[in-house]
Amino acid sequence: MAEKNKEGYSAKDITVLEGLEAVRKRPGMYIGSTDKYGLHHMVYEVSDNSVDEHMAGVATTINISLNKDGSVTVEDDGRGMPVDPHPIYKRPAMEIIVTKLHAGGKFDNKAYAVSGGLHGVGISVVAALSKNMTVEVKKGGKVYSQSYKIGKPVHDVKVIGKCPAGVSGTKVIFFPDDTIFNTVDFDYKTLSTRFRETCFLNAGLKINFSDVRGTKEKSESFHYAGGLIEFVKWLNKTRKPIHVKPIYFKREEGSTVAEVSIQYSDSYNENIQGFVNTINTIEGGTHVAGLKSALTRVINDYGTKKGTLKKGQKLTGDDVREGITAVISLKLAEPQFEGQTKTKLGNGEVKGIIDSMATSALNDFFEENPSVAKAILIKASAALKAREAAKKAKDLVRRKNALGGSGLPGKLADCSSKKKEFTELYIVEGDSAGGTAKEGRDRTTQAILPLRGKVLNVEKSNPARALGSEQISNLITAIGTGVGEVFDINKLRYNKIIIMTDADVDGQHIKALLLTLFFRYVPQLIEAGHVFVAVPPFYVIKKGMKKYWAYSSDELKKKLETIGKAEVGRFKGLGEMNGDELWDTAMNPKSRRLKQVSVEDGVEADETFSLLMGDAVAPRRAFIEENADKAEVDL
Ligand code: 1YM
Repeated sequence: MAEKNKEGYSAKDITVLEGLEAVRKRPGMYIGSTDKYGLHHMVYEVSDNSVDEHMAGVATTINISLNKDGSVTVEDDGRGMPVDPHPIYKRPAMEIIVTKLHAGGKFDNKAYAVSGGLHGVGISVVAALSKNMTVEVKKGGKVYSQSYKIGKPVHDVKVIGKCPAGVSGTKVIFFPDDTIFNTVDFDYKTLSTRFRETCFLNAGLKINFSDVRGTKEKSESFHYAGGLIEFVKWLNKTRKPIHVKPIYFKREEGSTVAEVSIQYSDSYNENIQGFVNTINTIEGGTHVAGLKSALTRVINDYGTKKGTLKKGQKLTGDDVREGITAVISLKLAEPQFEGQTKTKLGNGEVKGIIDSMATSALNDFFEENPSVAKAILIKASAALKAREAAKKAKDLVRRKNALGGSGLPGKLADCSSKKKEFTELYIVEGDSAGGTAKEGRDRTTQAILPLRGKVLNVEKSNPARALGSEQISNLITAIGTGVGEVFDINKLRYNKIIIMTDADVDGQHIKALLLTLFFRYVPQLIEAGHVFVAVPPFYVIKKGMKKYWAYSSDELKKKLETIGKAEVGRFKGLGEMNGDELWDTAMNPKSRRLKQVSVEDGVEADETFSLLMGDAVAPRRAFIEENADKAEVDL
């Protein structure tokens, strides 16, 4: 590497790999997609540069705003992008950084910059996908500026003013190109959730975020001196912690740095959030696996040593994770991301590294904090007892009324095809709609499981009770995979699991209860894209003997124009239809509407479920008021 100047950077370090035309030709390859996801990644690509400056210890504050004209401003107080001339291109470095793909000393001088992450393509991709972009750099007493249109400079870098000595930083303003993205409407909550996470993961960093697009300005400021410790406390804000002081440790091995914080609550769910180079690894991976195996071993050893666990008694992983809220943040030089959404850490060596780091750190922590260790041990032992009691009860029931030959619930009307990739399970609200669905279905590929009455709220009941309830146990048996430690995706009996409920309040509630069950007990099915919600029509139009359906008021208008005015009614429920009609509207793969359930952000999803389905009333009300304008909660 060339000799560095006092900013630690030399223009020679910049390497140019490709042209920007490729970016506009295939934007999805560079920014992930051209929908809402990709649009928001435009902001992260820019703000990640600023976060890298904080990680390098040279920036404290990032100001981000969503502006009235549709543009976004990101400004930091770091060193300011280099402006010295590039030795080969003979152009100012900032121009090269913004206009050439993969131009950046970053790729060889930082072990794990954020921008080496999921897309990590850099600011040039944002420039190429923006109608207009302006970069301003404060450095060495001067303010430099250059503007770009779809990645091409509009003018040379110019000095537009002076700044006080010692002041430095970078400001980027960009207008996402609406001919590339199918939406350019930023979602405040999506961005603020991400910025809050960023600040939890980077202790001391301050992000001021404001949205001045609407009539009422929204703004939030994030700054957590306590980092991960404050993160778990925040995650537990609607739960009752069983120990005040969260567990915390930070260990390093070579360039790998692991930071972990854990706090147990009296709840029953497991909430482990993994991050690799500040990317939320929703699907987990080897870092999470390493932490889990250390926890199981250390808590078992501690329990045996203290005599809480009797000889031969062993806590399972599920036992020791009941009520856990944990964050593991890993900094890794070359992360490999796998899985459906590329959010699962694949690096094999990491499991052992984290396991041994966490084992020694947890042992130390338990020795030094016996009261915390005791509280956790009591909680895990209670889980073990409940599990053993439930097993006894289940064995008794099984012996009494031995299950049929198939071992499947009697209520399930199974499909005949054994080819899993074509099969579907419809979970239907109510016996009567269940009956109609059985008439309407394609019996080779579609199985029907009717649910009678409400499903238990698993957010509020322990696993033994939840899995012991008839509804839930039928459902889990029908799905085939099992839950928790015995979960096995290869045993999944259907490719699509489709929740079909009425569009009324009761139906919404049942849908929420089922989604809570899936999210807490078989999140792997959501991650792998197996869970769907059927969207029944909103309106029914009757003309003579014929019925037509519309799924939105827009569609209703259009349909009325073509069919002519007829009797229009609000579609009340699945029970209103006969088998053929249900087939047409909600079951025929050619004409039905399904929504795939997905989790974009594990932290936000946990917050949503714990708030909507948990115990705390006041925060729930606040959450509902805040989200009242959304007809449905995006998961
Ligand atoms: C609002 C966006 O881009 N800030 C920013 C970017 C850079 C630097 C500082 C920086 C980095 C380094 C040295 C270094 C970038 N530098 C490069 C390149 N904010 C924003 N602030 N000096 C300044 O990493 O060594 C790319 S981005 F190419 F110079 F490394």
